[in-house]
Amino acid sequence: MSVQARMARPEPAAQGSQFAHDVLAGLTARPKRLLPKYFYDEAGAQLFEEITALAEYYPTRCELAILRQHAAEIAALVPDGAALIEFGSGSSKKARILLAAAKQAAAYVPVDISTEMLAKEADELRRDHARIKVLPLETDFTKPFRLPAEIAAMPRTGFFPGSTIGNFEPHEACSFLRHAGRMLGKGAVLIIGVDLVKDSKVLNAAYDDAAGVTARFNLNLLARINRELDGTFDLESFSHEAFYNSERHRIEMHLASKKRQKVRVCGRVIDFRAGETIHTENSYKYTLESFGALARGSGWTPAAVWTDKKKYFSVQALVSEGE
Ligand code: AVI
Repeated sequence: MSVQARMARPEPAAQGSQFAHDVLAGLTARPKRLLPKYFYDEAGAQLFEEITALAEYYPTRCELAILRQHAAEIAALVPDGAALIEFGSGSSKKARILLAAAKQAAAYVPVDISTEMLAKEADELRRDHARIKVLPLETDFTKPFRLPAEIAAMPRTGFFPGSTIGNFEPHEACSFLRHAGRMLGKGAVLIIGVDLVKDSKVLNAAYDDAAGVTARFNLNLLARINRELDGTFDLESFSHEAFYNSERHRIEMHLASKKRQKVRVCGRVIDFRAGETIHTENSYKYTLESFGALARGSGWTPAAVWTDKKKYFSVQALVSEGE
């Protein structure tokens, strides 16, 4: 391949990676599936930002309103000299609301897999909150990890907004809550955003918006496989499907093959039947009772709940029972 051709079509770097392994395992499974954590490459993260601004996508707006309205009350749960640890910090927009109200916090540890976002946000936060030690941690927060040594002697408060917990299967949510409890310590508070069960029309519209942004977000997963794993997906021959499964209390997102076709990924041929889908995401919705039961079964005691007026979304404070 000439230098020019190589530049025009970057060498797929991710072959042999965890991404390649997970994609091939998912596309050869029955039913076919892909892990939602792979939505968030640069293009996917940008599309998710667009989703959060959509009229139909209520979670971000509701959660921001709850955090702003109850900032003082929520911040009062943060002990003096505490480190605030945010799981999946992204743009840290929500943490900024808490940090502005929790003047007693001594450190902020944003944990995320995106290095670029972490570095950029950390610089800005240091400028805006000179009193706080900002200690970004680049890691996959869904797996156990070590906290920075600088906060070893500080009390800890966890922050997990966005209802990302809803993208975990219930057993994964339980193990995440357990490892968060072990890491934060007995008596620590976790402030968590949890999306609530509601009218299925509202839910369906939030995940299948009129402008088609969520469809592009879903299809970007195939575009990412094309870019990074030498994939040959024709995006035009797959369609976005999202619906509320009321028996399992979850939104399901799928990509449906419009026809019988073959696709190559990392040199492997994957067959699709017409109408066959790849299950790309679940977004579980909880009632206050069902989330309380999950928390209690995972080593946490529910201590406070704040919701918006329509009770679409909740921010909850849980206290760790310790091991
Ligand atoms: C990140 N997560 C909480 C979003 C959700 O609502 O489940 C991801 C998303 N998928 C489609 N729209 C938004």
